[in-house]
Amino acid sequence: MATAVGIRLNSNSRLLQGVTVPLLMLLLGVLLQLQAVAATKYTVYWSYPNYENYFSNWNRGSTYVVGDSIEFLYNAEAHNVVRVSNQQYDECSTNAEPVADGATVFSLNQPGMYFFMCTVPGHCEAGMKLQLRVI
Ligand SMILES: [Cu+2]
Repeated sequence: MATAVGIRLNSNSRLLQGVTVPLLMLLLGVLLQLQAVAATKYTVYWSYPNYENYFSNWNRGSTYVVGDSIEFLYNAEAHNVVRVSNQQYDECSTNAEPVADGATVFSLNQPGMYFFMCTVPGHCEAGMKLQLRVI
């Protein structure tokens, strides 16, 4: 495909020059789409929220795709993060071992729902929880 474009660019034919611009536009469109599906690393500043829906609102409008990752940045002396089940997320209760290294990355390597919470007492209830859908 790239070779065909090169030939057309080098041609002096008016007809082919007329074809070149739409072709370049098409190529540009393809490249932009490729960029859109490339893996993205999202960063969430994980802290005690000002209001209960803070992290739901943070998440609004984001589309996560398989291959993306999410990094939680936080004060490890005050918070932690752990991936939990839907029920644990709803109940803000888990016996899963949280990570508290201050910069925790989760790979979103499968489609489906992902649920995260901070296990410090009261934090999840205050809204320190995040759910996201990976397609
Ligand atoms: Cu916390």
